[in-house]
Amino acid sequence: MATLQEKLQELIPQWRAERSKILKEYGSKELSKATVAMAFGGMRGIKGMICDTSVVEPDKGLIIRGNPLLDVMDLWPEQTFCLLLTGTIFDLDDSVIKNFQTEMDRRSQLPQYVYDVLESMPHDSHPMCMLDTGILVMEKESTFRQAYTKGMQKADYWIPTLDDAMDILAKLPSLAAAVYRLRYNKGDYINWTPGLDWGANYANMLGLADSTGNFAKLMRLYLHFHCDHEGGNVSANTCHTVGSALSDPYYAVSAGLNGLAGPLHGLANQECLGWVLETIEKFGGAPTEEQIEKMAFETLRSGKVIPGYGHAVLRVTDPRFTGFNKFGKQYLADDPVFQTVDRVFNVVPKVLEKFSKERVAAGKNPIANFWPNVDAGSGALLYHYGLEEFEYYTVLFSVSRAMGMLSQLVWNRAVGTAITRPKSVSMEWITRNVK
Ligand code: NMX
Ligand code: MLT
Repeated sequence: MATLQEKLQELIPQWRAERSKILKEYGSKELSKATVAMAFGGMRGIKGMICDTSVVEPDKGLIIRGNPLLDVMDLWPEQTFCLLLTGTIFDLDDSVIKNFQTEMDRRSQLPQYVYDVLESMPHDSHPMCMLDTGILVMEKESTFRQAYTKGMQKADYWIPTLDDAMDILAKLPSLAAAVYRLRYNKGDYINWTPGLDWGANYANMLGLADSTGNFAKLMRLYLHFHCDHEGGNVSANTCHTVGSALSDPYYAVSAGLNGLAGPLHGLANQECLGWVLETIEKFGGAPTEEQIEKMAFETLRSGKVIPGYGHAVLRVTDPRFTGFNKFGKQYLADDPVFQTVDRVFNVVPKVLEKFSKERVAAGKNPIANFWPNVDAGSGALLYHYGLEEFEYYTVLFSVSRAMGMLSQLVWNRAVGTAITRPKSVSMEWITRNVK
């Protein structure tokens, strides 16, 4: 019976050797240029960090360890996490996956103090604030911090990091489900069911009726699709930066998720469904394409963004949107909210293109990408299965994205990435020094 730790034990010497070879061969070569506009523009396009778990190609989208997302659409989240970490797709009956599931069963119980803290928070706290607080308050469980305090070799840092990662992942579905049931007065908490997979367990603990099992299927897909998006996005980058100070994974993941809670990042999924439902309400039913166009222009002209559209890296329809759309067409083709999302997809890219031309004519930046991202369609699917509290949606995103953040953390500790410290300059420095 092999474990994830044993698999990593085999791989890490190879990663370290590769890192040394790359540094020897390419260490002094230029990776990227940085212009002043890039520095003001969120460092977009500056290549300044390494991430092996996944890459995002502008014209292809998410590629997990060499596998384009839609080619591996059917993976369960357990397989996703092991793939992110090791680069191998293990079958569901492989001992690595079985062991991982046993570990999830063993570690899934939340300490009582987490419930106590959640219950003492203001009842109108945002679910993301509750989730992040729940993770942070468990920091005292960190085996990384304990091992570091006792004294440990740098080469071993990844081992307690992996242990903390397993613990956080095992507890996240219970924590996230507890947030849902408490925040929305759904009654008693539902316990983790040993032997049930990670995604179905989370679906079950939310407590929504699922007689067909299709909600559990959606949850597995949802958790798989949101797992990672290379290293530079706000949440991954924040988690990496905090982790690079050797803050333990509880601190790092909680920090990363605080970034995911921003409306330009993961919170866009709650905003998207809100926008779609507002459009339906405004026009008294599923809107026509003309009505959607009118609403989209109104949104843009009032200075707001259209949530779920545009992306910092992607320049095509996000394959995650395509995959969710496929699921919708298979299981809920007649749902009016899903149909509206599909109609929005026919209209909004053309509206953004027109609006971008108006912006340029007015001397502003063009909109770089008119196409839907991951958040544009997922909410309609959740809504169909009765998960109607859309302020909660970013929590689902978080449970999944923790897999990417944690696997990046393990990888960085394994290869010994240094503490993050880019150089900043002042505006005055630019005027004096940039030629
Ligand atoms: N609606 C209106 N304006 C937009 C949109 C949009 N959907 N997308 C980009 N723009 C604007 C953007 O605000 C910026 O304006 P300004 O120069 O006045 O600040 C201009 O177009 C140029 O931005 P881009 O270079 O196209 O995009 P950038 O890389 O800066 O930002 C996003 C990427 C994703 C933040 C941006 O497209 C956006 O705000 N989209 C809506 C929010 C969203 O869906 N976020 C979720 C992203 C995925 N995720 O889950 O993390
Ligand atoms: C995403 O999942 O789309 C992101 O994390 C945002 C990004 O990649 O910039």
